[in-house]
Amino acid sequence: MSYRRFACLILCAFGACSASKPNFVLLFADDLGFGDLGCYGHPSSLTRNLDRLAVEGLRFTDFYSTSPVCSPSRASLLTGRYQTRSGIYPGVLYPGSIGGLPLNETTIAEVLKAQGYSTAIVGKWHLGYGETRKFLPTKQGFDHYLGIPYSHDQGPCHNLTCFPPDIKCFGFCDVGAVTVPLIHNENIIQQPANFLELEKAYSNFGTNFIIDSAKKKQPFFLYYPSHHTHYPQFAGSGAAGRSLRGPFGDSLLELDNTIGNLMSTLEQTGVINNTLVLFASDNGPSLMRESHGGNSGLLKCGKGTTYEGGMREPAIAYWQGVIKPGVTHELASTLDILPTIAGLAGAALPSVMLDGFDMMDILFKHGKSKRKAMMYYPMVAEETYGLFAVRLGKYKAHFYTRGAIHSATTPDQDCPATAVLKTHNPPLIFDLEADPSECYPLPLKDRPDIQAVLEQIKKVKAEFEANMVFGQSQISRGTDPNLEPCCNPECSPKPTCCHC
Ligand code: CSN
Ligand code: MG
Repeated sequence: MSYRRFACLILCAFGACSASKPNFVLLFADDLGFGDLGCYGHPSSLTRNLDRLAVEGLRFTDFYSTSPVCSPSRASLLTGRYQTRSGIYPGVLYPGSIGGLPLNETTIAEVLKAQGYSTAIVGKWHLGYGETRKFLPTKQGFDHYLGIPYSHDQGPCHNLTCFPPDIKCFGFCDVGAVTVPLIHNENIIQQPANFLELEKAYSNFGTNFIIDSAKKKQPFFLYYPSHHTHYPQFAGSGAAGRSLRGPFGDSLLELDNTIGNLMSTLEQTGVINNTLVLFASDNGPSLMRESHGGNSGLLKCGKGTTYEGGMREPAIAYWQGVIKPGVTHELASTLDILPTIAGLAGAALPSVMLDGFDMMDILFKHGKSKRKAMMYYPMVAEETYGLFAVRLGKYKAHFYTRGAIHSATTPDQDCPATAVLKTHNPPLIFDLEADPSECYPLPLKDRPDIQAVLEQIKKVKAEFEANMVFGQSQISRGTDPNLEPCCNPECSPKPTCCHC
């Protein structure tokens, strides 16, 4: 049965059969850990709207991003392919990066444009800017863009957010770069961006896009990659000082408030029953920021590492009247979002090597995942080493481990950068269902059952890597300070004159 037909049957079964294509709202948090939401056990986070989506929708316990840092994770989300194929490795893109997500990669937005969708992105892009702004989202299938094209700490953010009397903003970031620009479509409309008004602008942009699309009766795709909860946290008057958790909690509350606004707009415009809402996060918490960094809950380490805390993320799927409430322990990934959305929209899959599987059985039947394995590439992915770890079913084997600067400050000595690259031969193997915290490696001696599991994992790894063709590294193309976004392109001296 085709995806489209299957989706239609499911919709009909729930009394929502219609010829119109479903809308998609994709919510993506930044550096938000597995333990940061109320519905994932955090005692003091205020995430009323996300908690409601989790209770009334499907909450995932075993959902993965493809990288413990941002740009590679986002490349995979939008293309359904591991970042090594598209070249978004090693590490992340910078304001002056020469490279970006190659334009011949097909994004979810492009898949949907071909089906007549209206498409918009509001928030953090982080897949390139480049010469003549050729890597902006408007070149990758998005009709509309409002946002900052990279991380908001990739500029001298102390000037932007930490001016008195706003004591809710914290940070000391990349002081040598241009101040952080706010971009509308392809133009800089504010530099530096005003963080105290930013979220309100984002919320209005997102809700207006929904209202306009609903009025036109045009199916739509809204991608909201939030800057929250990345360091340095900021929050406008609706959230600053209003959480129980300090600046991190305020930032998370502001994200949650925007999600609440988007959900109310879906209801008010009458499209709520025809809209799939998905939520996830790009990578684990930045533990180096201490209480400003987020929390991976019971998972080991965080951002920058291939332990569970680096890549296992909170995730929720919500579709009123269509997805039955519940919790799933099935294996799923950001890679699976493109095939799922394509199927529901009746679109053909891009004719390239994809790494995702459609999640329809999980979403609509509380059924089994088509995904059997998850591959873990490190923050600094390199062809020489390849995969650091592989999860097959409930077992995970680490072939290499390495701590990361982003995971400093916890008592676990495996997490910080002082934990140097270690080769594990034989690999460290864990049962993630019995031991989700990766505390107790399984013994291989006198255990033919575990030895057999390991052999199976090695086979899956070898087959996967035999089919992995590393694309030209876009990040290794380097940076050019002249490419940093500047609202006054001819001014001098840069970067300080880039101020409008
Ligand atoms: S990330 O955070 O963009 O959310 O991954 O803001 O890995 O060198 C990561 N890094 C700046 C960052 C630098 C970031 C890096
Ligand atoms: Mg991030």
